[in-house]
Amino acid sequence: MPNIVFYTLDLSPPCRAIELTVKALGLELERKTVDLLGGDHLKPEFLKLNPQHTVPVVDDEGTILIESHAIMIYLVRKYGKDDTLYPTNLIEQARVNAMLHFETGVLFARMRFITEYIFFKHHAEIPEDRIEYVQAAYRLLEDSLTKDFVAGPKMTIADFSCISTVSSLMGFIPMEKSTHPKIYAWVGRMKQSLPHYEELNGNGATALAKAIRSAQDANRKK
Ligand SMILES: N[C@@H](CCC(=O)N[C@@H](CS)C(=O)NCC(=O)O)C(=O)O
Repeated sequence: MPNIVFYTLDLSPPCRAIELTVKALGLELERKTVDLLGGDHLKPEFLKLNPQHTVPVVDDEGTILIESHAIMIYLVRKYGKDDTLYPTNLIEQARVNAMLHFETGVLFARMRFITEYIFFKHHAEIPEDRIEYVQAAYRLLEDSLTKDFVAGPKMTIADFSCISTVSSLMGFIPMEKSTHPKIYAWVGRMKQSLPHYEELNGNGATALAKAIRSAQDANRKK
């Protein structure tokens, strides 16, 4: 078993996407918690690992890797027994890549504005237009879900990436079930397919929503 050190925080969706990938690959990790709210990521020792001061970071026996999507691809390529989670077929891979970029550029970007706004800029209320941006992202995902999983008929790392952020967002920006049946069905399918779903992703998503609500309450009193 390789010695993989994982710099992580359970509140962080991209870290949970790594957890889902690692479990699917049957790997083990040595976890080191990076307390983002306490500023651990801005300390010189962490900046040496990742000048962009983000989690997740992986140290695979001396090779330092940053950025969840890059890390997931690396882990599947290096340790996967087959290519199901990240297909080598060009067309299938392009479909997975499209949804990985959708997660980064749309889902996560729209969530990150809100988490920064509440946690680091200390606002109490989420601006209405930012809520609408998230709801528009829900619509894009709903309309993209034409198969059982986000990039086609099989579960891939694109599902791990997207569910880590969508499940987090759903905890604080409600998603109407009647108008998003495909997303609810997909989330249900993911939970059913992944016996460790709650432990690896669901609990962290719930904790993030709770932390946002607590920060909003604290910011209201300021
Ligand atoms: N696209 C990156 C996003 C990483 C990211 O922004 N992580 C957040 C936590 S969810 C972070 O570390 N923020 C601290 C900062 O940006 O200073 C990935 O998928 O790894």
